[in-house]
Amino acid sequence: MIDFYYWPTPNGWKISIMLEECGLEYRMIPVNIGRGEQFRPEFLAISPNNRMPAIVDHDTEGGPMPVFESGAILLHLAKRTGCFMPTSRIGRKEILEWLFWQVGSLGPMAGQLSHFVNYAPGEHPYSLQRYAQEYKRCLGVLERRLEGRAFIVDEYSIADMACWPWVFIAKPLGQPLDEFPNVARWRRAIKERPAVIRGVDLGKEFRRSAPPTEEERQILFNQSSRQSAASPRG
Ligand SMILES: N[C@@H](CCC(=O)N[C@@H](CS)C(=O)NCC(=O)O)C(=O)O
Repeated sequence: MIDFYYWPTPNGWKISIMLEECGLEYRMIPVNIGRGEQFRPEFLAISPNNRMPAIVDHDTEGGPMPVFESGAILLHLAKRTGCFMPTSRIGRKEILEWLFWQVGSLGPMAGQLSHFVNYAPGEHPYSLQRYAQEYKRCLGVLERRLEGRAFIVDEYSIADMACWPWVFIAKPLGQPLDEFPNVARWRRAIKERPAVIRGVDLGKEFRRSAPPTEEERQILFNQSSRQSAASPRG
């Protein structure tokens, strides 16, 4: 059994998709990040960066194993199941390259863009433009990689699962993908997978479309280096 600490966002979907693809047994534990549940001491013990997703894998040798950071969780699950990870030396190296690219480039750029599009619309034109440009640059990198390939590395893999959620939301981020036909084709193909549909639907009842309240803004965007000492809410 896996305890899956989750909230329905692109970073959370990476793991809900992988769990569904592998058919692993899991228990979803919602972490309402708008209410500050990511600061609860019991969650920080698992995920010291106060971010979801995180898991506790109860079926590992030596007792329950907590894992935080989506890239590390994907690698852990791929290793544990032997699924969605190539076996060749080159394939494994390429998975690491694209996984690190996702968590170091595509994810942070898209995440910051999402902040300025969704949470501070119209407030910071320079920042919005900066992250929109970087997000677009990343889409260009992916476009070239997907030229003549169905997936990022060999077969469908954890590299695709890591990148896809941030491309799934390209349109609301202001990028309709017209300039990126390979990315659009890849996005469409993955979107149709039954496990992906189930992964994205997980916790959809928690999704919100309204702009954040002042309290949510304070919790999400006013964090300090001593945040873990803040009193958890909810
Ligand atoms: N590098 C992390 C990023 C995770 C992340 O940013 N999660 C966000 C939601 S998408 C979160 O938990 N935010 C809570 C907060 O900002 O306090 C990963 O890949 O797991």
